[in-house]
Amino acid sequence: MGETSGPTYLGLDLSTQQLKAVVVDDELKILYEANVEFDNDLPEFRTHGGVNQTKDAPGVASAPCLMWVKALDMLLDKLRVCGVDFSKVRAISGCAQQHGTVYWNKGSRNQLQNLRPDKFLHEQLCSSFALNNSPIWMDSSTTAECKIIEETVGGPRELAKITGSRAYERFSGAQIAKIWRTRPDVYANSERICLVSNFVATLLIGNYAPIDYADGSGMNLLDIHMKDWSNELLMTVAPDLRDRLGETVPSFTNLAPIATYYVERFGFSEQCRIIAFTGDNPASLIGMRLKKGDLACSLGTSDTLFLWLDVPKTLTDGHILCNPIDNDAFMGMLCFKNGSLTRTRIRNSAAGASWQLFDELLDSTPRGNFGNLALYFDAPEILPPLVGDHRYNKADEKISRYSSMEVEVRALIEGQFIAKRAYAEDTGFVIASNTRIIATGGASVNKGVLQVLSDVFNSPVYKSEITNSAVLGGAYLAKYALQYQKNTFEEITSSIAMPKLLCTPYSDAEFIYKPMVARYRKIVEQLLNQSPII
Ligand code: XUL
Repeated sequence: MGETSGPTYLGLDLSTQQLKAVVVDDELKILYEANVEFDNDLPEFRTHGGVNQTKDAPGVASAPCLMWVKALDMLLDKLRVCGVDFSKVRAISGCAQQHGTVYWNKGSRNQLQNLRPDKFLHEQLCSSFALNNSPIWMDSSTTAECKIIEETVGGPRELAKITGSRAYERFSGAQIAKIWRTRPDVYANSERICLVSNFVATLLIGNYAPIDYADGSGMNLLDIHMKDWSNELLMTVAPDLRDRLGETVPSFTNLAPIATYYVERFGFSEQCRIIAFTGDNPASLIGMRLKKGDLACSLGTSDTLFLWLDVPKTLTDGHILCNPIDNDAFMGMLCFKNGSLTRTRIRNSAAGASWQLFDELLDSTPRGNFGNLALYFDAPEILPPLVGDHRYNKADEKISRYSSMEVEVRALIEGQFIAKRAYAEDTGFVIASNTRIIATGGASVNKGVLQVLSDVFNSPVYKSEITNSAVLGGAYLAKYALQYQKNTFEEITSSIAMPKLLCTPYSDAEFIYKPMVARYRKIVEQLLNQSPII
């Protein structure tokens, strides 16, 4: 925490449970951090984990948008108490949970343009929303709408070709379609529909801010190649939707100066610029400083891969999004549900609940595990849609258990990373001589696990110490947007320490794992033919 005499940048992240802020200096070093936790700091909205869910409405999940509005004033106050000098903030950007939608009442643009600094935002915007509770990404109540959206364009694969993803319940297109079908009054009263990300930018500029390409890719409405709304999909979802969504822009768009409200109330400079906001996942890609050819592997409760893609292939599971810092590139996002919980289960059964013993067992088996290959899914998996344990021996025969604990441990870790490589390749990711793998998340402290990751991908693995990559990505985006015409993203972020190189692959790694990836694909195909979970 500290002082600087130079310019600063503010990053915000409106996530499910909290609104976070980070202030960085011109070298992108963190000076201040603060957050407003919705449940604790705004108990009057009675959310649980920032969300409203009831038993009577299964699958429905929403959050009060006025709570988010109130959180912004509170957060800026907290930062002021921390000692932040807002007059030094040169630009603000940030991100938000993806997919959620905010419905602005008719006449709200006018209210936004005339915010009075002597009153709180929530007092002035209390009647600005056509829908008080915004559907958020945890909502899964739109299966019927998804089906219609996919059928309009000829099926899930066709939809994925256009928008980067097949239809997902949480994606904004299906959510808007549901509002139009079930609450036509709300839809008719909405003069603008925002994502959560451009909703925050809207509050900051005091006018409707555009949706950026990267977060727009989480709607099933944006043609990610043309970077414009698909008219066919707009028409399927609801009438006159283009006007309600507004235009789309690159994520690094310098939108407008900050609204007078913040200049007079908090002492921001009139020159402080608001940059487009984006989704939390694209912002994480920025915060982890992924560059051309890189792959980030987050090892948490679920495992997620973030991939930098130049030429994406069509996927029916997983997501392709526009890249937030390069308009010619894309990013892949692949989520594997069975991450740490499955690793912990096998650790408990094979290594007496000790990570140290787990590591020793992993180290005591050779790469390739004597030809044994297995898939373990405690919860129904997304990639591939299978459940249960599936163990194979060298002869590709299915067996019920392995004879030793070390074989079981290696089979788990190799199987998890072989799956990641297979699906990464399916997105169009090409493993090249300069591929870097950036590992993050809980299990990335485990060196033995990272060595297997390095061997399976035949690439060096680096460890990122960054834990709050989304909000930091927002701050980096603020600086990048002001300088991208003169400097590359790498140059702009060069003052930050590089992730540490932890493992390099053994020379025989490709010889061992390339055929295992092919074997894995065959096994999955067979299993899916037998018992898919759809
Ligand atoms: C991504 C998704 C979540 C939210 C969480 O598709 O639904 O990661 O963005 O904030």
